[in-house]
Amino acid sequence: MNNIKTKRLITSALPYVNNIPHLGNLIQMLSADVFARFCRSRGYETMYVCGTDEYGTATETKALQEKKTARELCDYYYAIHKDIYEWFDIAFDKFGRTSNEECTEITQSIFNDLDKNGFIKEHTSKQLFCPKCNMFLADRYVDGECPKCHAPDARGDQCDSCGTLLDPTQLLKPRCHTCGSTPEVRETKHLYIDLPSIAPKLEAWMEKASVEGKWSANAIQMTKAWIRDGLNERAITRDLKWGIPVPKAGYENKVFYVWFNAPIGYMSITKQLADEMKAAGKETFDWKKWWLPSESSEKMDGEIKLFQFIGKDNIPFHTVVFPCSEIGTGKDYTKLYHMSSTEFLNYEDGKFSKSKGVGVFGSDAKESGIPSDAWRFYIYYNRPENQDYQFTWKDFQEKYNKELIGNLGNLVNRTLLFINKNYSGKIPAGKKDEALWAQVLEHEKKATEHLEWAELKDAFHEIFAISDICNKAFQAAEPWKAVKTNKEVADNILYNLAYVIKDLMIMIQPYLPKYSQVVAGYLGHTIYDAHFGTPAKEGSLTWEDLGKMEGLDTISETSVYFTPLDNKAMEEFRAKFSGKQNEKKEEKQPKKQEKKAEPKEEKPALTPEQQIDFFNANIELRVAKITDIKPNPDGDKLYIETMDDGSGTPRTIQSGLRKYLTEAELLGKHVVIAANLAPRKMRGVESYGMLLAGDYTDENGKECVEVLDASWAAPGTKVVLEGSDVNAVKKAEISGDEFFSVAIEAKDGIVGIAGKKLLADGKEIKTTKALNGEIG
Ligand code: B3M
Ligand code: ZN
Repeated sequence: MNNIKTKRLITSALPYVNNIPHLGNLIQMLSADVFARFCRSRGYETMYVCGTDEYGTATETKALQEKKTARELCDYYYAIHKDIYEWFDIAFDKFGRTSNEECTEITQSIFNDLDKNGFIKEHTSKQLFCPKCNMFLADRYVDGECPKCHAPDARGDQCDSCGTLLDPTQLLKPRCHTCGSTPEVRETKHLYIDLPSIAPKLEAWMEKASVEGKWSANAIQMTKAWIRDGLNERAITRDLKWGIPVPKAGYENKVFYVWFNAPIGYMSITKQLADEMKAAGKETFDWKKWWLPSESSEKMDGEIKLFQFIGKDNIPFHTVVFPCSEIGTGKDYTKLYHMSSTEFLNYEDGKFSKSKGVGVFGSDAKESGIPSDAWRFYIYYNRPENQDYQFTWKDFQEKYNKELIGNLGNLVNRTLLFINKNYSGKIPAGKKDEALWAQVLEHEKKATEHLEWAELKDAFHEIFAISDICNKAFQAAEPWKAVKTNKEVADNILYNLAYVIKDLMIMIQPYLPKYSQVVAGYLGHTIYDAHFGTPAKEGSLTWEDLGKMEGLDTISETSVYFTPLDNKAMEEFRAKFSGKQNEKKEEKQPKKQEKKAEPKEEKPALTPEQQIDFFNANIELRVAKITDIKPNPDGDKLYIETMDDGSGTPRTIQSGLRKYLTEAELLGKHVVIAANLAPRKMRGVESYGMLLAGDYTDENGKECVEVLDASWAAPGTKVVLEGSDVNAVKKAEISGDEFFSVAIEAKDGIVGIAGKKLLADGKEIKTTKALNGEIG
């Protein structure tokens, strides 16, 4: 049997608070949830903590945009997050937050220990300062080209394309994230954690821990690469207001870098739970028992194994930076045991994107009318363990109809209905089918082994293999005939299957908590489901009860839980969510600071040369004059513009500019349009093309849009790249994705592609306000 004395401390990456999480973000929490539920049922003392990651630049900027204080913004989004996770049935022991005193206290204490041990260094550094915004730019306030892979849109702290962690001054062609100006370099003081001095200890720990804890391959690879390339000192202070104060003279105007305190959040959320229990007059516990047992007032017998669930983009923070913070204190903090780092979940033919509103968000799932267990099923069945996975509605429908309903649901329904109908609900006595159980137990064993190592998808598939075997056994026994001709055969199969269903519900509970309880209820039982604040019902079934053939008697009236999804419903979902994508693109709502959490594009970006060639061959830009403009009555963001594009036939284009510009500001203007974009319907009106514009933030922090101007050029004038053929024939029609594969950009007010200028009648297209950044 398992060593029950082993404790399981479980964390899932703390989601940034300033957003609504999408399915891609939910994977880690859902994964940790299955694992935690399994551990509890298996008898391990378990603690699963998570919470919102609240400090940092992104929150500060977003608060500014939404005209709230950072605290108000966090309170607002914390409630949204909590609500969504509750809907998904994630049984945290505590879902806390990082912006509380527990986090401040522990972060400062870890910092003080590091400092005392000589692992904190002070350096005067050159930092990017935006003269226009009059402030030092924290790393995520800077965008630019990655010095390693040359992706054009790396952020100051990390390049999403190649994963390299960066210092903002390393960026090529840096831009202020807020206003787009080119920042200047100035001197400032910051504190650094001396990773190179901690490295030997880290390495020794990592060599052992990664083997003992069977880290996933991507985690080992990345960590080794980091250590091999040599660790650098990393700044742990920032020029921000919203963060944890640095307890050191001279740092009154700075706070800790969000990634320094975020993993410490795991500890502080555990403490938050203990503090809350104490405040409520409940029997509480010492948080150190989980995180620093050697200093705990309470002794915990048995080893604590820390399982962490994260996305692959967070690996180095969990295998290098955080363990170094722990090791550097000289104290015996609980360190990572098993790392379960997943790949990305992509959406349809693109990626989930918060900034573009692409994909299924927690709130959408909630409103879809599809039960939470169906969503959970789909995520676990396809959990991106070794490679990225593509969410498609079609795939959702197929897997759900075929496996959840056609396999597991079918076994449950047909067996229980049969007993109800033919045995008046009384499970017949029978003989154990040894051959069947040998197979069942073999798969149960494998599922358990997989679950011990958080191989959730493999374990899930084992469970479905069991129900598949049982469906075949039902089919082979033909109880509908046997019940009349050879009752013993019918009795036996139903007797055995009823017990297998009991086992299946125990095993499926971590994955499908609601469904398993409903079915267990038909059998007169409940499945073990306990966590802090929610004790298990007495007599509920645990992992220990697997394989036991006792305790079943009658079955109550059943009903169908999962109903099939038809093509029509799927088409509606698809249209709804991709409509959102298209409309968002038109709406011009840049929220680049949210890019961090987005999965990568699965298609490699075009090189600058390829972009120029692609543009010349495919994309047709033209000057057009806005001759009429009116709001779309069915959309609060869209204008319907009638344009003279030189062809003699008026052209209709819709754009999401109502929030930004008045009708009078647009009417009569000569603008630049993408003329051969495939038409698409938005809010009931067909749009033939797109009007090009750039975005910027004004002095008051307001998001603004500037439409490209070509007032000197007649309607119909082609807009081409310098040095290319004005009369070139372009592709008749291009898709939105094709259009967006080329980055049209403003650089210091000059609009072009990959450094080549766009011209209308030989004259440069210029911007006066959206000086730097994407044009689309
Ligand atoms: N909030 C990053 C992210 O959501 C970060 C994780 C913190 S885990 C300590 O991708
Ligand atoms: Zn600026």
